[in-house]
Amino acid sequence: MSGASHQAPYGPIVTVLRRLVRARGSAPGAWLDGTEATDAGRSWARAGFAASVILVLVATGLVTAAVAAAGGAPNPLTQLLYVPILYVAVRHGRLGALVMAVVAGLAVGPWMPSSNAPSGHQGFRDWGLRLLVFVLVGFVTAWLASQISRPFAVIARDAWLGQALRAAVRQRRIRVHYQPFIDLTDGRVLGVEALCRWKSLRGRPMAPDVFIPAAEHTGAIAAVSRAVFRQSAAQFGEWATQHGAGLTMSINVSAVELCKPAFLVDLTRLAAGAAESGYRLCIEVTETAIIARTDEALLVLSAAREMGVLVALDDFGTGESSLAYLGGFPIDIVKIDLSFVAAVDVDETAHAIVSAIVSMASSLGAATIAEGVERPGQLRALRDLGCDIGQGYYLGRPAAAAGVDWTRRTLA
Ligand code: G
Ligand code: MN
Repeated sequence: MSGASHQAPYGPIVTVLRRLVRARGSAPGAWLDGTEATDAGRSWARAGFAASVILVLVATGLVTAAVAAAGGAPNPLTQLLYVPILYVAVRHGRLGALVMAVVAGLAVGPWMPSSNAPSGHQGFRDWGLRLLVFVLVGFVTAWLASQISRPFAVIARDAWLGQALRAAVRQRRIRVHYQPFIDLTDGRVLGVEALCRWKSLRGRPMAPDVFIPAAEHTGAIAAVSRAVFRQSAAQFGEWATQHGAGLTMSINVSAVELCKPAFLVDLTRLAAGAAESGYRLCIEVTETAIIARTDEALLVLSAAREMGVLVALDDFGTGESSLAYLGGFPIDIVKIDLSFVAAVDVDETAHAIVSAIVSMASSLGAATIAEGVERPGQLRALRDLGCDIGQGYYLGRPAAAAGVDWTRRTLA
């Protein structure tokens, strides 16, 4: 039996799925918009759903091929029942798989026509066997799904995002937005942080907190980071001549990239560019990146300091390390995670945590940047606590290069 005849029944389903997916947007791959920043949660599930449907279709094709290879004559209608079984097994585990397999088994009762039974109808034995196979396939799939730490749907979605990101880098669709950080003593713009932005083909912004992890998991992060570094360096060259020397350009370094030799090469080049144009370079790393590979991280961060590059600890407070431990690393700036800053003016605990971070950072000789300042109340509390620098929507949203406000802020 030729492979093509087994594939045939899935052709129409794939077509219908494509239509369904397209119905949500005109461009192919538009369902990826599901990761849109404004409605991340719901759309995330949508993208995950589409990804798992595709995954299930692939798995079903494999099962059909296996049946054919074992000499069976797959009845297209019966084989179709693997779609819901595998799907439910992946999404809902063993119990779901069992229920679905039994329902599917009952649906293909002994009255189901069969091409290899002389009477044209399958016997009870065939039917019982099929029921058993349904249950087994469901169980095995559920087990496989549970063995993988990240859900299948997320893995499939990330693989897709990774490919789309590489294409976006090639087509120069990765953009950099810049968010200023402000001296909390006098309101001056000290510099900007370069933030990676990616719009789908339809022009909708994708959420960085979804696509950056996807890029890290798939290795696309190397190309994405390089694109961001190149653009920011060119932009800062221009700004340095316009606004004079002394500005700081802060770039985010992925934990995945930090300890790679290629990053050290990039860093050297960036540091040379900064020295030549007269601006300060700052790399933002997370505590997780440092702890994951302590020895190498220490080498890279020390090299950065040698080159006159500042080191900022990004999203501080979200990891499991203490500043006392991190004090052994050359850290110039501690960025207080916005989850603490969010309630610094209204919640005693948040206030106490920020206070502790500020005093520990200063005893280690590091400056503090508060992330996610959105209200004047937070600004007042942070200044009272002695936090040095502020960043957030209230002080300036991330914007394309032309939209950055360089004027001194008035701090009430
Ligand atoms: O991990 P890192 O701190 O580098 O990420 C910064 C992210 O936080 C950016 O994507 C930026 O858009 C976002 N951001 C910047 N300012 C604010 C703010 O005031 N509030 C919130 N909720 N997010 C912000
Ligand atoms: Mn950052």
